[in-house]
Amino acid sequence: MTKVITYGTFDLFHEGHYRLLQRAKELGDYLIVGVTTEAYDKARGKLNIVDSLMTRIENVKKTGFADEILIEEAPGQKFNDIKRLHIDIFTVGSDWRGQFDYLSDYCKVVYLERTKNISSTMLREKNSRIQRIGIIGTGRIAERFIPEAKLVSGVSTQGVYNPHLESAKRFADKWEIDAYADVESFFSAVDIVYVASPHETHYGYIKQAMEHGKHVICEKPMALKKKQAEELFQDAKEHGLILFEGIKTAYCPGFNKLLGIACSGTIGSIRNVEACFTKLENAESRELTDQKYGGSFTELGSYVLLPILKVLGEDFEDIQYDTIRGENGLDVFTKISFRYPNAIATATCGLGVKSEGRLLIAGTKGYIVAEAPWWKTTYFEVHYENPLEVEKYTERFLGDGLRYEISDFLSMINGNSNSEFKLTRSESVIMADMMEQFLEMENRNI
Ligand code: C2G
Repeated sequence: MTKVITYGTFDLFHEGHYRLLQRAKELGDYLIVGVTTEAYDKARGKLNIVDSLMTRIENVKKTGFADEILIEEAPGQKFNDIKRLHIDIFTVGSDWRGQFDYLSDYCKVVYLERTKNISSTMLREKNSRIQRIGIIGTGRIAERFIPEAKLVSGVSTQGVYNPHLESAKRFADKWEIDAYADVESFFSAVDIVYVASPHETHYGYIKQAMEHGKHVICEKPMALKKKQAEELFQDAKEHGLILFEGIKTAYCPGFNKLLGIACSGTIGSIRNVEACFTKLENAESRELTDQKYGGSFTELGSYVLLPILKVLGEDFEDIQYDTIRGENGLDVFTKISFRYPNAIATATCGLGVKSEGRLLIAGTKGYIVAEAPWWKTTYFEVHYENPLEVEKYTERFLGDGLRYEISDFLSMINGNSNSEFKLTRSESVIMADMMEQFLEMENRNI
């Protein structure tokens, strides 16, 4: 008798799960299905699980493919189950390809092809809660988005659009999703859109996506002009759609914990914020060669402006920009100084100058400091006059951190506005305005 085992969360049970179990059963005579506990999913960083363990087990049971169901509670359990239950074949979807090869010392490992399109099926009707994401753009950030989206229950990456079919295909083949070079068929195949194309194309794609009735999550900077940002938010309102700027720091749990402490009076009234983010880029990179839209401020400005606007608000009295340019004239190091009625702040970003990269928030009773990479906050300290009095805080930041913003975007789509405060529309508009002022000052004709 050939014994097969597979594992999964099986949340919002859909066609992909059904087909996986069906083919797993066909691999042998006896199928064991491991269903993950909430605690284990939490530990491995999955977000947004909707169904209870009982419901998920019930849904697996209903397929009739499982001869036995067990509960997966901890890392390392797969190895033990395989030994203990004398398993011949371990199988899982191809979205995990390569990641369970270590089990091949103990049994055969089979990756079954992931179901690309979970919409073309009857199960889709029952699961309208699953949002099919379409990605616009095939660059580095789009690559990082897919594994993160996989860890948010309730979304499924469906396809990618690039006007150059070859690029779309290359990307789609790698991630086992559909490729589109025709924008109309792309929009009709997806429910929500992630815009990860070059900065200057964001406005046009967001506009188009919303005209097609799609909610949009867009990479930062969402817009490079104040009017465009305002218009896009107005369009979203009129169409009843969510438009969401993806500045991942704004949604990361550690950063929100830090803001909570900064704004709770623990360090008194805040008088100074300094935020610095530098990243040395290759001179040939798009960031350092794109004469119109490249440079340190368009690239990293959103991160360093964020804590200042969050902590000190939008009513600054004055802003000064100061910048150092590289040989080709693009800004490689930029400092923005803010003057508020009772506070000052500086945002510093660099692509050609390396600095310490910290976030410092100083108040009348103490200060908070988070070292680089504070934009993926995992640790920060609160200091007071007495240097021995230091409070230390830690928080998890898993993977590339995009899962947090995807999860908040999804809950906003589902009508929960609890995370809207993390990055408000008017904060996004101010950032677009500052990008515009900066590019104007640099005499770039955008
Ligand atoms: N799956 C699929 N096609 C989809 C979605 C999922 O074939 N469109 C497969 C997955 O590859 C997995 C199974 O369905 O084999 C269950 O998927 P999930 O519930 O998302 O569980 P997952 O997080 O993949 O857990 O220990 C758990 C395992 O590592 C897999």
